[in-house]
Amino acid sequence: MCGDGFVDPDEECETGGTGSLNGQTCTSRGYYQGTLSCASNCTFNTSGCSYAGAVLVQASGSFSVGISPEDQTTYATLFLLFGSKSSDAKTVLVNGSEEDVKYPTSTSWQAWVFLSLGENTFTITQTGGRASSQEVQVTITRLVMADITADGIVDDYDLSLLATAWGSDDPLSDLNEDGVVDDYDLSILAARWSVTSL
Ligand SMILES: [Ca+2]
Ligand SMILES: [Ca+2]
Repeated sequence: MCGDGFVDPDEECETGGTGSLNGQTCTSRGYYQGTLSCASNCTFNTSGCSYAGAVLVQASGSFSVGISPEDQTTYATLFLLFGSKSSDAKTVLVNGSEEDVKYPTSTSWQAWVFLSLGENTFTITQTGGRASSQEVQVTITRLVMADITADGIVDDYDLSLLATAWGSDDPLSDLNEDGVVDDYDLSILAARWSVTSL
């Protein structure tokens, strides 16, 4: 029963008691950010969820590809692509494959992809439905770890950028991704000294 405080199998969430979102968030529902809530009929209310803040590439209508702004240039090998789709679109393909694509909702999709060093271009296609086939391309650059300047080698230029970013949360200088640029990041850079992708 909706409102009894327990998330039953036919409910997405609960309004009763202290309420429950059943462990879900806007992100897990396929959006970039926002605050998920539970409607009075115990289904999710995603009106507070959005793609605002993401780097969003839009084909047309409701089909879009998003990446988080700090991830356009990254050290990560594994990377999350996400976006919206038409509710009647049958499949979303990443580089021609649906293998790693998941659909948190009927209007969203997500896919974890691997990045090679350098530029990675992904072609995302929405097929089926009234919109027929739509295509969007995104490019994400993976850098050699600690190559903050993106010139292919870890050297004193990178050290000077890290020094400039000291104490900040600059994503490219925060090598261990703990939210602050400090001596941990410096030690990672030192250990990577002279490493090159050239
Ligand atoms: Ca460099
Ligand atoms: Ca850090």
